[in-house]
Amino acid sequence: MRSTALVIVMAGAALVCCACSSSSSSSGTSNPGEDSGVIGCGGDQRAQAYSADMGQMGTSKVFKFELVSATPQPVTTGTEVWVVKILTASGSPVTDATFPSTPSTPNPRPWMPEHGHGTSLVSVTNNHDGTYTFDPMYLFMEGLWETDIVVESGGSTDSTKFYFCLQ
Ligand SMILES: [Cu+2]
Repeated sequence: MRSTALVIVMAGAALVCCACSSSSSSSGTSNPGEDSGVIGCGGDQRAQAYSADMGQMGTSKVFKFELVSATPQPVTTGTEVWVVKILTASGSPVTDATFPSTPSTPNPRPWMPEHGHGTSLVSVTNNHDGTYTFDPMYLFMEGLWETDIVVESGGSTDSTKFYFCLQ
């Protein structure tokens, strides 16, 4: 039984690897073959429902990240423009945030965790009111997209991830 399961896992992994399919299988390594045939990511627990002004605290609880708008909405593939507002924990806009980026670690970074690839570089424009425009957000493929954002301001740093399932 064990070897049969292994073959299924390896077949699933090969499929994801080489065809970059939009399978929602959560990488198959810990979850052998359970849903490797399912297309789409609607059932992925990480996927968030988009609404304007949706917000969340960063992992370090220093800054709040508010997705003021995504145009068009992140429900299908395409090129979006995001406006992201950075706030202190007490709710004041952060107007001098920087988004440290390196060639190996772009920031912001749209990323497909199931496929292990990113997309085109995203430019950040400071609108000087606590909001920052991310353009382009080239989310070209169906599946789960994670967008990693790291912010620095006043010697503090914080980060978050937004997840959207595009179909
Ligand atoms: Cu992909």
